[in-house]
Amino acid sequence: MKHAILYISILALTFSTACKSDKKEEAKEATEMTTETEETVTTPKTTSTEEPAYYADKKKLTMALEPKSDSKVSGNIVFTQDNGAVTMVAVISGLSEGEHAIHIHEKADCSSDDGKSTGGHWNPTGEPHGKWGDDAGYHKGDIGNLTADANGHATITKVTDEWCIGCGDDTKDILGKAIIVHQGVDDFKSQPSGAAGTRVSCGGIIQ
Ligand SMILES: [Cu+2]
Repeated sequence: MKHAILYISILALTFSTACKSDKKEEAKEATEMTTETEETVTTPKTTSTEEPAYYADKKKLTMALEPKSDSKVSGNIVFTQDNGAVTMVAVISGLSEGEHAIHIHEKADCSSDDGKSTGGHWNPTGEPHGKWGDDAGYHKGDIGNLTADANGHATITKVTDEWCIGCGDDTKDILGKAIIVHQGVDDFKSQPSGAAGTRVSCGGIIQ
């Protein structure tokens, strides 16, 4: 009888060991599977961060601003595109001292005396008007304000990868739009255009 109990005990021990070793195998397989899954997930990430084709296109566009609404505000703007980023450098004169709003408006049509032929703000993504980069939203044309010195001179530089020059992406392409300088200050709150007042200078973004 004693022998029988011992035998059963050994048998039970053997089974339990075998069982444990099976579990280890299962765990190992599970780990291997997890590793494979992780690899599969990371692969499409690499594909989606590929640069758009236009990133290789270097571009340069120079445009002039003409006085509007009986102002004397004129200027020159140079846009350059390099490695997917657009740099805007604007040099403006004839302003009253202080802050003035500058925006991109919808159409490169400066034919009217008040500059209103350019339409409203360029807002291809349908967001509220605001300060550039604001989480609450902003127009792609919401450049902001510039500051004129006592001589009426102002310069502003902006670099962004949210614009392009002629890439054909409607949410980014500034070609065919207009630059408008306002007499007033953009408050970044009033809808739809920041309550910046009269349009004192206008230029089409065209080649
Ligand atoms: Cu405006």
